[in-house]
Amino acid sequence: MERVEAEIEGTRLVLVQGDITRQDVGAIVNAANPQLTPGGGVSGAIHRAGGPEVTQAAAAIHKGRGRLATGEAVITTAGKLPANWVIHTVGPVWHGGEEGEPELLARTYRACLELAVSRGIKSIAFPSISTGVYGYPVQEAARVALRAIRDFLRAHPGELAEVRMVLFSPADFAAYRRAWEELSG
Ligand code: AR6
Repeated sequence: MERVEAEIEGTRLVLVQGDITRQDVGAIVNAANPQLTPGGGVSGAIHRAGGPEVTQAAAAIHKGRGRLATGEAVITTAGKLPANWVIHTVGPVWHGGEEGEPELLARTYRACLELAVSRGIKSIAFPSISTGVYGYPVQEAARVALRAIRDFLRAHPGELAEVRMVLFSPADFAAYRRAWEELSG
């Protein structure tokens, strides 16, 4: 399986092609909808693999606080998943790039990283947020995501052991690898 590894201020950054529901990390991130219902895409897969415990916990949060705004993040049990926690977040819908999408996407990654650090979680795996149903072009999303992660890790040296980007398709993996080469080269 293709893989890229780098080190940023004491944290390992990993890009890997794979399935996020199989990742054995402290927390996996779910690209959720504002209602926190299972939906399709990676969210449907996470709810299916985690089981009713995850869906019920997400529903309870929605009942308590209402819709999740773009760029916010909440945390639930991971049910039957190998990870310990699921961090649910809502990325921006792509409207052409002139409606603050890059800043919203960066905020989405930061919110998840901040939540993980505040809970003492040491490793976190992200899917490619917003690049499926929400239509964000993957090459642009990869640049924003990796810059947001790098900047966060520089500001929080050594707080996380690993940040993993889990890309579902070879094309997505290639886009993230290219973005990382541009950013780090
Ligand atoms: N592991 C890793 N990545 C995956 C997996 C998986 N098992 N399955 C899909 N992906 P999307 P969004 C990739 O559409 O664009 C939902 O219905 C997928 O190939 O899941 O943020 C929610 O309920 C793509 O690259 O998320 C929302 O309504 C990436 O995950 C909406 O979709 C994100 O695609 C959110 O849209």
